[in-house]
Amino acid sequence: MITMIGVRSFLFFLVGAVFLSTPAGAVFAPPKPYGILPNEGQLAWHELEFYGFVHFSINTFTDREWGGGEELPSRFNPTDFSAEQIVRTAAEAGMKGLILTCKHHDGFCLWPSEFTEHSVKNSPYKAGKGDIVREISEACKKEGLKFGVYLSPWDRNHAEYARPEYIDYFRAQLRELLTGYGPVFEVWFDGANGGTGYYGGANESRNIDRATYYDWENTWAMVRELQPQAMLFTDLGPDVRWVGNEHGHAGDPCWATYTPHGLNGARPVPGQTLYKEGENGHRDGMYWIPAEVDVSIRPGWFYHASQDGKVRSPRNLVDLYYASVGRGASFLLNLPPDRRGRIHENDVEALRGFRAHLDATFAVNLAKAGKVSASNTRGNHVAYGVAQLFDGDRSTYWASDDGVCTPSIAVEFGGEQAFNVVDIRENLALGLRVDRWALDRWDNGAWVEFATGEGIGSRRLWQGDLQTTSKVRLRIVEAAACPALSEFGIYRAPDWAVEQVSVADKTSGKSDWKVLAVSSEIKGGGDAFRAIDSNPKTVWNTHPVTKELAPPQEICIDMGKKKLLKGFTYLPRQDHTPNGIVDQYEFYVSQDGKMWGSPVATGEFSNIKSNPIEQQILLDTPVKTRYFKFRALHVVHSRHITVAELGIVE
Ligand code: FUL
Repeated sequence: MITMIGVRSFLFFLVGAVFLSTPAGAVFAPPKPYGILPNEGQLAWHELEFYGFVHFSINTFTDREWGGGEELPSRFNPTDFSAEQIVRTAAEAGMKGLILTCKHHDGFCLWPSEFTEHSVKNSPYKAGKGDIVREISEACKKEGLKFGVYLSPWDRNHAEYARPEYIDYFRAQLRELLTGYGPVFEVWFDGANGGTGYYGGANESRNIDRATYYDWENTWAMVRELQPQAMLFTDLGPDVRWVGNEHGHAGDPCWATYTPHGLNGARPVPGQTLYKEGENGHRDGMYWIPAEVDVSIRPGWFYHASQDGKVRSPRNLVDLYYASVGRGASFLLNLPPDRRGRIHENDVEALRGFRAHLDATFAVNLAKAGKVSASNTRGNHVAYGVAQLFDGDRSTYWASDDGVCTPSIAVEFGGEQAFNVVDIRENLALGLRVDRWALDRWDNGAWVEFATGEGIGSRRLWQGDLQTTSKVRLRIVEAAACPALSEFGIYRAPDWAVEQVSVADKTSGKSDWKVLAVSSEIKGGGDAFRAIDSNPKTVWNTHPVTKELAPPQEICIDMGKKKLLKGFTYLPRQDHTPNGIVDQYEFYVSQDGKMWGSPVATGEFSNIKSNPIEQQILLDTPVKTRYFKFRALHVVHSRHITVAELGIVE
């Protein structure tokens, strides 16, 4: 599955061909590579570090996260689309590429595909003559960004989905994208697959055998043939793996090596791995499949005006950067264009703050100006000396002699210096060599440890309390082979202005609310009030074991007085546990709390398993009522249902 084509010759070129001689004439071979190594494409991909996702489709106009496939193409109608504005925003934020949702789960194509009518060609955009894929890919070229393609395997529009014919259709579309729009740096295959959909009017649930249906090997081979440099992304690689969450962080450590494991011991296939293992990867895993951290700048992946006030702050974005790039993964940040077809002003502002902070942080490498020494240098040769740590060249490195696995380097500032960020990089072409490291500062005549960590890899950023000292030491505590470090940096991140936290009394408006009835809950627990206690940490939990108490389950609320209800909200549990999270619901209102009639809303909470954020459902027509009922029809995992909080939209 994992192709290592060209690895050998490439590595020979990088490390094997150069033998360096000491001044005395002895020859010093470079260190032998350790363990599993990245291929040429992966080495280039590691340098990108930060790039963007663009989720744009009919969902932008229907206010949904997952379209059902039944939407008419006429709904796609950006009023002021600007590929330049989108791409420039990304470039100014420091992104090196953009991956566009050319087709999301609803099957709508942002390019005029020859193989379906469900595309921009039947939309009002440019009177059906537009091609969003072309515009974005060309704007990327102009701005010097790489262009990537997201093509959802799950297609809720296509009549043949789940049948063999669909695979031909999927590949034909992929071929269009890989042959018509220039070089592609990454192809993103989403793991979300199968279930209910429109499917050409059938309106049914279609499940697929994930192990065999997509025949990934042949699709990947097609990508290799058409765009050999493109990285293939799925939750298990083969080139780049999903980090296993949509919260914006890699595990600590996050090894680039990884052994995919299937669910319940099954053969691992995309969409069915043990997601949790993606966070850390595996030390000495079987393959080089580094992690990519995908996360949105807003709660949802698509634009929703209701989330204009919920854009991540610059500070939060910087935290995500440290938790992804700073752990050797890549940071794939989603910027959803709004209904105009532009990145909203709030998002642009947040990105500016984020970029300004990082630029200020990494402007001056304090270590470079210091006096740097090493406890050991390979062959005492200048080619492996500490100067290589500061030349900005990833292919040169400081290394120790074979067998010297715990060397250290020290930096003397020549006076007291304050810093709060340290940046370390391994030479990836020589493998993941370092297991553990520590940082010491010189304090009253002795070394004092202030940080430790596991793994270095592509890049390791330590960020913490301000350290003020005249000397710093990086100690390699454990390594599988003599370390080979490419770069080393010490920086001072600017302080953040203290954020003004509003202390205004945030009454939730639920003080008059009561639970009228519940269909079930843990016996004796009586905890249904937790669904309306305004505390996102407490959860109403129905009985997890007894079969009769599995979904459907319902909870009826008396709000104390009549309100004009525009919609309702459901907050799933926030403790990173999928058990009992509702993904299909019905919502009722009543004038007397007894007669409920038919539901005023029914549907799915899309993508709630991977992204368990508050769900907001708007009713077709606002209704005046004192009572409402939330009925859970289905959960993503386990048999019971859980509710962290229910609320209303007035
Ligand atoms: C998920 C999808 O279901 C979401 O809608 C989004 O596209 C995200 C990046 O991947 O699996």
